[in-house]
Amino acid sequence: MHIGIVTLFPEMFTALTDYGVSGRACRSSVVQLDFWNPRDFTEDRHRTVDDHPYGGGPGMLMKTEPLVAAIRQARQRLLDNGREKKEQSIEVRTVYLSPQGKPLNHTKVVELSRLGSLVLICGRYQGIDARVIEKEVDEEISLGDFVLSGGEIAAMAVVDALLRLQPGVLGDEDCSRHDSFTEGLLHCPQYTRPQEFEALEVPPVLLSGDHAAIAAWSNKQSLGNTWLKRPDLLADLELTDEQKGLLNQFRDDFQS
Ligand code: 9WO
Repeated sequence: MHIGIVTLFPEMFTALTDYGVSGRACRSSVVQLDFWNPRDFTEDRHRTVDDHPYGGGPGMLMKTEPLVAAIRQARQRLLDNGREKKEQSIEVRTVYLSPQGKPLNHTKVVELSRLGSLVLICGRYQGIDARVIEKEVDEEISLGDFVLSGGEIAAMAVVDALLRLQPGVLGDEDCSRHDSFTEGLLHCPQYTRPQEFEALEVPPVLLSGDHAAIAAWSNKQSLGNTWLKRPDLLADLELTDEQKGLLNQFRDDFQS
């Protein structure tokens, strides 16, 4: 994957590029990140990147011309790169991270992870001119109903989620297929040593070595957890007869 990131604060992305699984993916050829700073596209002596909103009021917006120049350069680099690799059709999706966007979920992460190239726009201040959204942005994405001081942390979250789905990023190729949400369900409870922690025991089935019993228990707990904590997710699923049976068992256990 090749991702262009438009940001006034590229240094923030060391949190993504220098640590852990995402750091390793960035050092390998699984993903290439390019940073485009609107400040580098200013033409005035003060390198101004903010501007006043029409209509007045407190606060500032991102200055339009340097922002748009950075976005277009980001997109051009991805197109040039795709042509170099003689890719047939190059789609560069441009995403703006904002609380006004459509809420992100696993399905959308899978969709984005399959794109070869992506431009992420990180807003600052009170945001960007509506016409820039209209002309330059394909979709607006939100991580949830809250406001940050800029789009960078949201963009890092998106890139991190995309990286995990690229082949070879997680040591065990199958790992991301077992994540929460791959089946539309929450994870089952997980346990490590010690076997007894502050008078709480690890569920005995997990010590039994009976793989079929462990799988049934895990599925039942996943279904039950989802029913308890995120019933909205269950409503979107077609459960198999086996899953319905396990969930009914969980409900019966829960009632007693
Ligand atoms: C700032 C502000 C200050 C005074 C009055 C109103 C205000 N609104 C904003 C604002 O919404 N700033 C945003 C900061 C502009 C776009 C980039 N920023 C951002 C992105 N904050 N939160 C996100 C975000 C992105 C994705 N998911 C959740 C939050």
